[in-house]
Amino acid sequence: MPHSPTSLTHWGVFSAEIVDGDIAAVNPPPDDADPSPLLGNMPGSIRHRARITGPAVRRGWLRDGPGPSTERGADEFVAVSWDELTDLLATELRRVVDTYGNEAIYGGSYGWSSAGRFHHAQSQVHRFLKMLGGYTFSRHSYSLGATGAIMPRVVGTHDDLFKRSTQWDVIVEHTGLMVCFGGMPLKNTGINDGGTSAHPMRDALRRFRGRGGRIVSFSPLRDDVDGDCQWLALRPGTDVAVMLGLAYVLATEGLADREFLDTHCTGYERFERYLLGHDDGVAKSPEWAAHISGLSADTLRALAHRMAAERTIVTVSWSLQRTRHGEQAPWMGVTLAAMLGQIGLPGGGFGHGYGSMNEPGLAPLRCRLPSLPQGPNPVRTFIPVAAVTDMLLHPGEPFDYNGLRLTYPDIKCVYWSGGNPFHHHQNIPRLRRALGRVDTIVVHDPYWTAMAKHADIVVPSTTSFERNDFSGSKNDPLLVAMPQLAEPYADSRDDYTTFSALAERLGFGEQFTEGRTAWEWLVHLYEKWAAGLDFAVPSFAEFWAAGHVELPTDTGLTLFEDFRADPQAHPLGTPSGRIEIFSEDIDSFGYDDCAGHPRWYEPAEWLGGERARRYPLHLLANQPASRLHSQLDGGATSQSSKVQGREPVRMHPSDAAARGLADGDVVRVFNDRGACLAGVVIDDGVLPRVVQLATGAWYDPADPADPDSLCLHGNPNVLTDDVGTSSLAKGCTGAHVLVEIEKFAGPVPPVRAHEPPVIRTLR
Ligand SMILES: Nc1nc2c(c(=O)[nH]1)N[C@H]1C(S)=C(S)[C@@H](COP(=O)(O)OP(=O)(O)OC[C@H]3O[C@@H](n4cnc5c(=O)[nH]c(N)nc54)[C@H](O)[C@@H]3O)O[C@H]1N2
Ligand SMILES: Nc1nc2c(c(=O)[nH]1)N[C@H]1C(S)=C(S)[C@@H](COP(=O)(O)OP(=O)(O)OC[C@H]3O[C@@H](n4cnc5c(=O)[nH]c(N)nc54)[C@H](O)[C@@H]3O)O[C@H]1N2
Ligand SMILES: [Mo]
Repeated sequence: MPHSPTSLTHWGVFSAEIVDGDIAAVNPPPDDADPSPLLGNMPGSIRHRARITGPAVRRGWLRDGPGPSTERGADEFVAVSWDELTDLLATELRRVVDTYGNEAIYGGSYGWSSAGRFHHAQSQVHRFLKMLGGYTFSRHSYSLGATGAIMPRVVGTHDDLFKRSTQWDVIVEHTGLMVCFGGMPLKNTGINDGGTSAHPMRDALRRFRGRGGRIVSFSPLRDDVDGDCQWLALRPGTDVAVMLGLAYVLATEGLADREFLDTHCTGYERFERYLLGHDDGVAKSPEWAAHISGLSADTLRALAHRMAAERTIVTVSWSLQRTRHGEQAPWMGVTLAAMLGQIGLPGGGFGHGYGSMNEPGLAPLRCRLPSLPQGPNPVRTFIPVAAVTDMLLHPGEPFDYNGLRLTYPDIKCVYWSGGNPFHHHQNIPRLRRALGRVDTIVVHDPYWTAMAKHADIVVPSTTSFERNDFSGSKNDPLLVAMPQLAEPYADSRDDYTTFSALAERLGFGEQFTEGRTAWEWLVHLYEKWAAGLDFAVPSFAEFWAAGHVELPTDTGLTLFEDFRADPQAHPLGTPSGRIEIFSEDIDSFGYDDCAGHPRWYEPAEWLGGERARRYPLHLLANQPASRLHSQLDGGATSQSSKVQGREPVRMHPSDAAARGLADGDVVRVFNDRGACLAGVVIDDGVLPRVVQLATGAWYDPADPADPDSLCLHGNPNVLTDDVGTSSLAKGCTGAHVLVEIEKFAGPVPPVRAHEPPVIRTLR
């Protein structure tokens, strides 16, 4: 069997065996200590039946022309030639721009696509749309929507929290106690945006424990920390109350570091008034926190004492900010760490996202990576990324965002490449109605995802295995060559080729391509990058032959070390230059859902509220252990996790017994927004009244014509609420939703999510 040279995905370096134009087997490199199980999804992915074989246009769109339609997602497609597709697309983009202006194109196009610096789907589509005259864009991410708005105001940065986080080697050597809100699940650390060459966390935890380090895991799930830890199974959504309870002990027992708070922070006194109950008459005591979280007050008090006595790092997982009022958990996490006074000390302080991604704890590159220049966007209109449905449903309406008063544009054309809104967005029934309102939806994807099935113009992309590229990431020492492993499948094309032809037709071909082939771009991007470095790297030819180049990294980092040592010389990027426990700016916005200091807000979707009477189970819609989001859901690792073909829903034995459910049963998971099927896995490592259903099962409506249809496969986003974190960030809140579960009566229908739609060759 022919062996490919080494290549890269978001989940790691690999080499593949190629047979008949497809991946037959994948091997990790010998020096990856903990390769990702996601490699197992790759065999068979190039010729999978869900691949889009050629350009296609929705029948109703061809028949009636552009316009709102309720047929999207239920209609048939017509196969067209690349020439026809290019003509139709160019004519439609021209029409929209000439009639409504460039603002009427939504090109936010969120999504992870594939690793690769040149063929990066977002870079390609954004470069193209900018040269077309611009588009309405999006800010922030589904990953870190709340963090992206709040943390720059609190610690003056968002990126550096991860990129320059306290490194594993420092934690192993110095930390006594890791207090982890949201646990530290290894399952998530297989992944890094852009790729990763090594997975050191499992080994770091082994060394940490070997030195006597201890872990406290606040999580509704036992397996959010692998191996020995103190598991404190709190009610989901109550972490901020618990942090306040711990802070109360520090404040009232003389354990808070007043000097650090005076010299490095602002606004602690304002916050303390709230903490002690001087503002609202409610002391945020451990007893108060225990009542909300379901934990014991004594446990919290004892933990606070331990935290003050030891070198402690407080970590907050990203999941905690993907909920209503998600701004509060990272803000309160920093506040708690500031009260301990250990921010900037080796192995102490604050961390955000250990166990969320491979990046935190890894050494950052000392240089940037090569990247495709995109140029400026002439259109200034934007939305916070998770407001996409709101935007489509409420054109012309004003909304609050991060101190600004913005207006939703009137979108006529949605242009998507490299992401899957039917994976990432909340309340799919509402999303489907919103998608019905625009004139035209364009989707580039290698696969017939639900988003492609809802498109009017479907553009078949290659996968990263079918083209030459290179990739790397901010916290990884290797830039890795990604040589083409197979010929482009059927009539698919690289997004670059599609955009080049389209730009040519629209009159800016030369500007888009700069006269380069894809291969010439790789050489050019590498050489331009190499020329700007202050150290020498091999020539492009040498790099390509070797398969990678190793780049220098900064080792031994502790987050905010310089700031701690000298806050005058190294101020934070906040208005005060300090940690803002109270933010005058946020306070001045006057939001009723995000005050000037961190505080506890009761969420709508939690077990302590009114809604839990109707929907008594708290569903965690977390990241899947068996794939990256919806990618390669048809692959072996993902498929082997399914139960009767459905996504597994984990639940406590007592909740299963109360509903007469056994392991392996198919159930209906529902609330007033929607319903999906799932397969029961009984697990006493799940807190009672909590259930867990990962994202990423491809949306599979029983009746494609009905936006409210039951999803037969187990996509939790038919259930989640499409409401922003707060007026500050309007971030994604998909992590939590209340549901009820019942046994599914009757014969279990087949899953058709990975079947292509009907495609006619004649009109
Ligand atoms: N309920 C709930 N919802 C969530 C989350 C949650 O925790 N709970 N998590 C959120 C988070 S953190 C994220 S990041 C999002 C992820 O949401 P997405 O990033 O949208 O999900 P992916 O499945 O990675 O979608 C990537 C798509 O790009 C396609 N693709 C791959 N390579 C190429 C290429 O070269 N060209 C083109 N054109 N397409 C390509 C893939 O086939 C796939 O369809 O989901 C969010 N949604
Ligand atoms: N295998 C795999 N890894 C991935 C991804 C993937 O799709 N697959 N996606 C990647 C991406 S894009 C991102 S942004 C990151 C996301 O990283 P995270 O958002 O941190 O990941 P999640 O798995 O959603 O959540 C982590 C854990 O938080 C716990 N949790 C949920 N709610 C609460 C709560 O209210 N309180 C407490 N204490 N714990 C809670 C859940 O039990 C869950 O297992 O993951 C990355 N890693
Ligand atoms: Mo993410």
